[in-house]
Amino acid sequence: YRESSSALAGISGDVQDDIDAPARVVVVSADPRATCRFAAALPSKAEILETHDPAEAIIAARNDADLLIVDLTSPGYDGLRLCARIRSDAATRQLPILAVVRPADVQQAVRALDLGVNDIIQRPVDAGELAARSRTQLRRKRYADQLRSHLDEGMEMAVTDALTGLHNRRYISSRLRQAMDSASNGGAPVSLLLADIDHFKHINDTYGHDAGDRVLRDFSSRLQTGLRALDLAARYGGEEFVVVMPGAGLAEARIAAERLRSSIDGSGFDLSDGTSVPVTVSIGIAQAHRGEALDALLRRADEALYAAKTAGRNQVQA
Ligand code: GH3
Ligand code: MG
Ligand code: MG
Ligand code: MG
Repeated sequence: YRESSSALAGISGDVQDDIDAPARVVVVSADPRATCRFAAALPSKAEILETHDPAEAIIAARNDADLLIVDLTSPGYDGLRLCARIRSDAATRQLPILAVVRPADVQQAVRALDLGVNDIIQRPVDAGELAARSRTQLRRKRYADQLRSHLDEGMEMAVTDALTGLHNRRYISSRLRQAMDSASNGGAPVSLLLADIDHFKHINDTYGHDAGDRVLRDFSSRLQTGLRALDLAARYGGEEFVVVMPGAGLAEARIAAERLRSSIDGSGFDLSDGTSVPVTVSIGIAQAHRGEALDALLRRADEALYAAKTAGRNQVQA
């Protein structure tokens, strides 16, 4: 998608490589003198939590940690098991792990790496080496975090309509397909509203295109306000909107559609110069049949919308 790739294109320029940026580091060892020494080698701005308790380490790891240093040489807890749990937990899967291993114990090192530990360091730990390896992992984590947030932004843009902030057509189509599949497989019913603003061309022609855009935005807010939390609203085309109502039969869809219709008809839309524009909307509703194709359902909703238009607009038809 164009939006997401342009968001990605900005990454290389935006990544910050400030090795002294604040970081949260969890140090786990049964040997308090070891944790002290490890902590002393870390970047000065690091916020360090030292613990010998794997349960506490997991809580700290889940709480926005940037690096986990696990001492696999100290008895008293199972460090490899801790690493495995960190890797299997979705909340901490991305957390870099640096493991301290016994000297010349290749097997231990291999097992740690097999479990997804990112890097290892041998006892006796050299402060300079620990500092360097920690910096590398912290830099990697920072880069991954920034990449992820750019990706999230790109994804957000790819599923959102820029003018109204509602979902866009592609996104709502895939969500509708999911809801229809689930309904066909014996799950909850799903109904659909197709809403089209009446004589919108006339609004544009009379008040200008910017006023039209403003009406589209305010229409979207009124639409969103009247919906249940699980309903999904999208801008489907220019002045056409779709609402997917999972769990709703035709009767509930009719109530929601009538609520929307009257909230639009009930009071005018204010323009920046104080003018109030009267707006009405026509709505077609349909409930998905078991096994029905997406296009067939949309066609039925569109036929209902057409019936509402020809019967005089500002009304709901099924
Ligand atoms: P009907 O009651 O039959 O739906 O009449 P209508 O005028 O609403 O329908 P028509 O499809 O003839 O016109 C829709 C208009 O919506 C035409 C188009 O220029 C305008 N439009 C589409 N997208 C936008 C937009 O993003 N902003 C603005 N301001 N206008 C838009
Ligand atoms: Mg039209
Ligand atoms: Mg219209
Ligand atoms: Mg239209």
